[in-house]
Amino acid sequence: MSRLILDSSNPPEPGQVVWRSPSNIALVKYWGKHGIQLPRNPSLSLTLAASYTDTQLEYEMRDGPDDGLIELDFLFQEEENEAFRAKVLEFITGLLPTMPFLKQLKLTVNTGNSFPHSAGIASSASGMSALALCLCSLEDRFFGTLQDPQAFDQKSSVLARLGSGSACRSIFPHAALWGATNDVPGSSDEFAVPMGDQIHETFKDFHDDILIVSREEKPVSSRAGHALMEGNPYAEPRYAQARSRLANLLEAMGTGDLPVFGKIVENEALTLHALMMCSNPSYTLLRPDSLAIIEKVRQYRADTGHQVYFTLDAGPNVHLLYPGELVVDIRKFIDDHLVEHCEGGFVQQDWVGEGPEEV
Ligand code: 2P0
Repeated sequence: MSRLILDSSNPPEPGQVVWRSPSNIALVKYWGKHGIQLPRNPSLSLTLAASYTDTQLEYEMRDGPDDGLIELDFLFQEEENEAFRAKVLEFITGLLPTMPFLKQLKLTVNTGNSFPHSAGIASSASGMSALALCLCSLEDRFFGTLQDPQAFDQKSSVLARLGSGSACRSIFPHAALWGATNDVPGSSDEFAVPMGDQIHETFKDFHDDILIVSREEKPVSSRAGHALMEGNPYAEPRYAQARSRLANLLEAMGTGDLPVFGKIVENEALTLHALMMCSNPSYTLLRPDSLAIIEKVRQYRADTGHQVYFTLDAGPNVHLLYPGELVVDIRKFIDDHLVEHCEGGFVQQDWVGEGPEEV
């Protein structure tokens, strides 16, 4: 591809782009990576709706000669945030070989989440996908290189992945798959692909209520957790297991088989945490309240026959997955029996959504 460089004798007018991009919840988990943000196994996720990041990217042409530096102002919830700025700077620096025009601009990123900061809800998927979409909009506005919507989404997913692996799945409505697998033509380790057309309608009216067991920052980051998989004696069998579970889950999601869906999804969540517990060094992100919730969900399902299942991210919070028709019953179950396990009684109500939108 020709290098994307702006003509400084004919600079673009200052402008801005704004994207709103959601979080996602993995059903088959990505845990273990290699090379430049490439996954050890394919993963499948539901795209969420209520947990999102809004990112505004303002730009204007820089004055003066190319000094190789990126000029970046960064605001999180209207305030400067040096830690987040450093992350974004590292991300954009990595893109310069293919998007050199980014250092010709003065960039101002103004970003904020729909959920409270330090609520224990990861913002890397929504945050990095929103930023990736803004950068692709910029490229297309200047160079017209991403006119094809599929090309736009694919490049956005590649960039999001470079920012944070799981972020590449947030680009698509309803559901997405990341990682090359023979089960899905066109799948790739470099970007996620949309899966909304491959899943039963049940999963498009699906809820994910996130029970916030702890708002504390995790003692071990996901980046460190992925790295520990390299020495984990169960790593290879785990990657094989993820592949076979993915095939089974895709079949269950195609037909709308909730019991099979739930069995795979719950075991995936516990496998993720088991891998953490048997890493060297070992660590534990689950809290006693996480386990109490899991036990209560199992009992509630046995008592009522309601199709409600749990999953977990890389943290102590428990996600409750269930079809829309159960919303009244499950919200009552949460209020009566589960809220007592949540820090400050906080529950983030979410559901499967339509993917990112340019605002
Ligand atoms: C996932 N998680 O599939 C898995 C399961 C958490 C639990 O990917 O290092 O923030 O930025 O690529 O994507 C969280 O890790 O890690 C994650 P990086 P990421 O969603």
